[in-house]
Amino acid sequence: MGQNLTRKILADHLVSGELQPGREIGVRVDQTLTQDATGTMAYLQFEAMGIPRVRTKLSVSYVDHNMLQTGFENADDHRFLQTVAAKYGIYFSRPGNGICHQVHLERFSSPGDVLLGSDSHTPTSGGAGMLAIGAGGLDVAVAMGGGPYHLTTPTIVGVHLSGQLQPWVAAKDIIFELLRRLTVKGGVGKIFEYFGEGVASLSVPERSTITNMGAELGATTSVFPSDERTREYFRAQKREAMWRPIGPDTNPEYDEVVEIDLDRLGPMVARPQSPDNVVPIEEVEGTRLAQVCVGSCTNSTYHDLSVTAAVLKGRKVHPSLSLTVTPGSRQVFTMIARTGALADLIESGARILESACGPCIGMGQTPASDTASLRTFNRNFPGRSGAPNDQVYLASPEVAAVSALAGEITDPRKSGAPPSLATPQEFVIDDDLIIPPTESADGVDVARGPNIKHLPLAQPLPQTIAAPVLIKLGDNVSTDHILPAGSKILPLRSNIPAISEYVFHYVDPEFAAKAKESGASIIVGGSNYGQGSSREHAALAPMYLGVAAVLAKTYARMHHTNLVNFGIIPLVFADEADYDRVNVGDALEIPDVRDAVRGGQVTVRNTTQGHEFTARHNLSQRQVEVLLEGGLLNYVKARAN
Ligand code: MIC
Ligand code: SF4
Repeated sequence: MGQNLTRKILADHLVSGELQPGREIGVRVDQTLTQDATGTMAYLQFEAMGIPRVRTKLSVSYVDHNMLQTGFENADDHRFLQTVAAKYGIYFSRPGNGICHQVHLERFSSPGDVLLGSDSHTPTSGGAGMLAIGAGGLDVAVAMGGGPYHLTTPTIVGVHLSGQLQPWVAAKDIIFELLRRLTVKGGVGKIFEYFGEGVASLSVPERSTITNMGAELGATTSVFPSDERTREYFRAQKREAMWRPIGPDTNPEYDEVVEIDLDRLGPMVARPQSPDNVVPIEEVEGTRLAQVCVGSCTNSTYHDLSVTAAVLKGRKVHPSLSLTVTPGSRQVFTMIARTGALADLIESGARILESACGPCIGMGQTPASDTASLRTFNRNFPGRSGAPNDQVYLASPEVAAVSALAGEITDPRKSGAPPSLATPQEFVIDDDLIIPPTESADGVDVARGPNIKHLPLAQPLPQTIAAPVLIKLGDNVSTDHILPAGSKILPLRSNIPAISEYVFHYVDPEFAAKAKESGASIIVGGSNYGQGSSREHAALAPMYLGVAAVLAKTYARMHHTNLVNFGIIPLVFADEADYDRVNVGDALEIPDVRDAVRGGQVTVRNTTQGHEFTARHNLSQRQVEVLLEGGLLNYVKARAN
């Protein structure tokens, strides 16, 4: 049997370890990306490493998350990022240029290369044949310094696409189908590689919707081959010279295969409050809506906005709801302005937002109390929209557009034939908002406004951990639960003392105060603990509050690594029944943890309840060393000296 594409790229970039599922490998990173909400920390960490210029082929710093300037904080961060980029040899995509993933796909994606980004939706560029992986900011900082990225060798799932999408059925429905079948933890430890005759029917932007939302499966990443459709896209982006064909051998071998017959898919919707709560649209048809939002890195391409505009053309948004439209990039924005689609949207009553994450991350447009919002985004975790009891449904732009006219969730197949839209032969190319790196760092001063605070460092693992359990959580707790986003909290991303006050804000508002009072503390989680975003703040802020260990059933990939990177030991219940025996307030003791951790398991004494149990960890030898030395930054610095 032949090799699959993922193994080819991994083998080509392997610097340590063996490609055996479950084993740790190190891979060389060609490109990095950061966005502002995770980027400030990543660059503070890069600065702390003392390396004069980035050592990647290409590194880009985007500003797209913290775009509302209701105080000086976000603007301070933007200036810091721009000057840091100039100093260290990084491209800087200015605010207004678009969402990092959309712009990266358009202007920088490179088939067969490895991209590491400090954002969980970095896999978007997998739509153009890249192996694009999301990670915490510190991992990205290490990669910018020329270090490898360490990950557990994933199992490779081949997703075999046959047939062709039916009218009104969208790329979004393909990833919904996978989420419906596999759930938000079904992809942990896996890479999804798309193959088969159905692939050619999908354009690169459609493929990128699928690889983007593969993040919601918990997958390491998702990838499509780079074929003639990819070449078409690169040509239209006037980057054909950057294109190269790369794909699996004929008859490729996969660890698992999933079959999807595109002919059989219908429009689907993810109900509140999880992206895997997927149902056929028939089950939610008629749900009254107070808001519809089109945008986010999942669905804000030229195609997505043109479909929306074509459906709305000459008609008005339903009076009971508010429709927002966010172009994913300045390229998309310019294109819809030139074709007239923008005028159709404005005339329909849509509220046009700037090219940014916006409502997807709760930066404005929080829905009204007790109302439902339908969004083309990728996540509907509780509270993410900014309202504590929000009712956010996820769907394709096609469903969003017809529903915006009807005022309720509506099956687009009842609207006659879908608009027929041509794939652009040429996109508008204007990279003037991307500032290339300066030739030298001479004379560049990094602008540090008062919002940029010092980076707290982790401590080496103590000999004994003795601490109370401060919180006990269920399954699939996301980083939005651990450290929420939203317009109030996001501006504090460069200020760990301030943002740490919001740890578990909507779960237990007293958490931060209790943690500070008890000195050291322990978190107990269920399975897939820490799913969702890459934000290392969900480890960094708990570390700052004194959290010494997390005990959970299983972890999401990025959060697991982030905990290690910041010196918090991620333990796993050896016997899941012990989860039920631990309560909030119990005093736990983990004796001789420094020695025990080398052996792969520790003993946990519950001194409140008078029993003890075993906990394991899934750490590589390297990660054990990282913990013993007090986090990745200390570890890297020690070796650089
Ligand atoms: C998200 O979609 O949750 C974010 C905001 O883009 C995060 C990054 C962050 O928290 O800054 C992500 O997906 O990694
Ligand atoms: Fe931005 Fe939303 Fe995409 Fe995250 S998921 S990068 S917040 S648009």
